[in-house]
Amino acid sequence: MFFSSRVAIGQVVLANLSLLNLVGGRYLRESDVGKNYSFPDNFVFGVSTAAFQIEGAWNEGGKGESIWDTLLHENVNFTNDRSNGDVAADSYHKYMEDIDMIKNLGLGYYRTSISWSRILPNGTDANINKEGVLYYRRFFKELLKADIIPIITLYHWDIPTALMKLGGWCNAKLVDYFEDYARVVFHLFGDLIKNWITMNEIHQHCIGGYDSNFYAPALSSSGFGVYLCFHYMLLAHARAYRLYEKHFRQYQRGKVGIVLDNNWFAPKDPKSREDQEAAERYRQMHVGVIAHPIFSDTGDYPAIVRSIIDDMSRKQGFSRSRLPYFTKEEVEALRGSADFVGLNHYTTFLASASSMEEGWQLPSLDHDTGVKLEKDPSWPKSGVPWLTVHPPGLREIIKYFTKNYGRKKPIFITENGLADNGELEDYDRISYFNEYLYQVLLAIHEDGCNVQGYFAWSLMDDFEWNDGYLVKFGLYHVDFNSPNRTRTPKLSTKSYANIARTRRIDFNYLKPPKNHHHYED
Ligand code: PNW
Repeated sequence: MFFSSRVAIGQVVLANLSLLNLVGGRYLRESDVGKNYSFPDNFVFGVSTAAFQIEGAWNEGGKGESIWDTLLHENVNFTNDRSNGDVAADSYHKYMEDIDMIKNLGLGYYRTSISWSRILPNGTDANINKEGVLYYRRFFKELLKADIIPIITLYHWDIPTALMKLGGWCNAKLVDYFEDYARVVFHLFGDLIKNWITMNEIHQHCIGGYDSNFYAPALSSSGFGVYLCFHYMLLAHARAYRLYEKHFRQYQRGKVGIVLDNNWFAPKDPKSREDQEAAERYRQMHVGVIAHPIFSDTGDYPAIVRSIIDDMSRKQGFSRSRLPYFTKEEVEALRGSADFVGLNHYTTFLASASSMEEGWQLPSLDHDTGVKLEKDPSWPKSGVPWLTVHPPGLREIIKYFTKNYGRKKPIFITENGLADNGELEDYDRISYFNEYLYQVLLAIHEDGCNVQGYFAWSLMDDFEWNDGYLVKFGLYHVDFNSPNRTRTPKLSTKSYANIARTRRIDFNYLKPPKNHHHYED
């Protein structure tokens, strides 16, 4: 079964000669063509979503408000299309359709999240919302009935507004309140759910919501709040993990992991020593800062992160570092606090050193890092500026993670996908999945990395945070103008289903017609 299955590396199928004549993907090295690697038997395929991005029903069934509800109601211009998540894809009412869609893809795994304020409307366990609990129990039971294993995230960016009023993740007390939430959830759903994810993308959430202001809670506490957010979210994660370990694991027999956002950062000039150092500094300040405390042998923040922020704080006249310190006990609680790691990966950036850029705040995570990020103009573009297509980056981040943190903990790619214009004949998405999944095959078969699963983002078009409904990541189209929120399969559903079914990538399955225009053409 998922996550508990043993490691199986090296199911190499010998070159199938007929394939040699066929053109491979654009990023295949010539020597790879015809290798016809397959995904190992224990490798799982799934799709991902998150509660706030699809559920809607923001004030139904006793749900309390989350920061995204509050922020979007108070600032109607926050999103590019002046939209909010009040209805979203209406999955709260239409979850049976969602389950059918996953079934039609032939997938056995679904990653989604629980809305904290649907279970605890005020954030604390003094008031448990029975209707919310019954809703998720019904939904999880239906998934299991359909032979779909749910992987459930406790926190995908929607903190209850009541707790935000106390400072959200800047408040150390939130570690206790998250533990209480986790206790309620493990207790009430642990018979049905065996695979838990504590946090989705601490790094991205804290940058967008605390260092900057493009995500809720839009604090713009650059260089300060962002590090408190990292720190207390990390500690809250460890608390939930240790709680499960101590009180639930023995009889519930589940696994608890965490999802990190890990794009790839390559040196702008691969030959330049300075650019190589800049790329590595960026990785440590943005990947290592979250991964090292949990997955390294030694624990704690990476030494380079500690010294960069301590030194910069001192230079700026602070008598204490803007990055808080863990106690010895906290280092130990965090060290090893995950049974698996989920990597969300979308794109690659080019890194070079810079001490200041236009738009950087002082102090800020950007300024502390001292690295400028750019895109290679030759990489295909997408429906969002930050996402350009460079499949080898996925293999690089898997290798990097393995090199730094070992291969003991299985890696799952918990999000990967392309934003486009929303067309039903989504050949660019088909090719994105083919190319990125091929890099996963190379990481498994040629690098010996312990990757055990892949989840496409996303099952359907959804509320894409500050981009509202304008940005389309779905395998299924959702008609947000219709009260029914009608779902329609895009062509990529066929090709992704084919990969999951055959456990191979066939680059000739559903090739684009001659007149196909790529996104940027
Ligand atoms: C992820 N970046 O966020 C989130 O987990 C999802 O909720 C979201 O919908 C999805 O990606 C697609 O946007 C990210 O700028 C947002 O590199 C931005 C970045 C990475 C991850």
